[in-house]
Amino acid sequence: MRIKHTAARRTATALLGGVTATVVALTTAVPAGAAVGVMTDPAGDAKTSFKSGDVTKVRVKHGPKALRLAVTHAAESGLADVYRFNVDTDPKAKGPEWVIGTGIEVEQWRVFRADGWRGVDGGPVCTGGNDIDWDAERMRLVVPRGCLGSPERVRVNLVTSNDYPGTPVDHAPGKRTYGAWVTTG
Ligand SMILES: [Ca+2]
Ligand SMILES: [Ca+2]
Repeated sequence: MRIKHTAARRTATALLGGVTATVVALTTAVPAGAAVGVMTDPAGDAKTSFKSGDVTKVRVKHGPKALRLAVTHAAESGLADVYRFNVDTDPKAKGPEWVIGTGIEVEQWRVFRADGWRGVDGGPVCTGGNDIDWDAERMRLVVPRGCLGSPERVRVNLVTSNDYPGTPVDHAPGKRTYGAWVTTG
């Protein structure tokens, strides 16, 4: 009995040790108060007659107050005219729950309730200004979490287009595919 007991204790200690190590690794990877997810997308896969809107990276920073999105584009691609972020907060409900739309001409983002992958349900529930770094060809948005129902976690799909209502040019990380879940810090 004693031997078994000792073995069980060793196993428990080993398991706890493993759990502790995992927690430490996660904590190290996540900056204080925010979690960051980065999804990458190939360069040169954009379906467009002119070089615009070829996304290579989307950074999703899910902080306690805001969701920060930053989009990087392929070299010599340039920004897209229109961006549609499909934001999933509930995997049990089919499709994305929210849409964040923005464009380089309107210089504004708008949050809508999603109607599937392409539509929106009703008018905007929140609006704000976008931040475009023309030199670096980066698009940045800071959207308060309250505009998205203050979800614990999000996963994001991005579709770029160069017209209205939006013929898809590029999908990141893929068509009707989300990046990894990013849980708020
Ligand atoms: Ca791309
Ligand atoms: Ca959903």
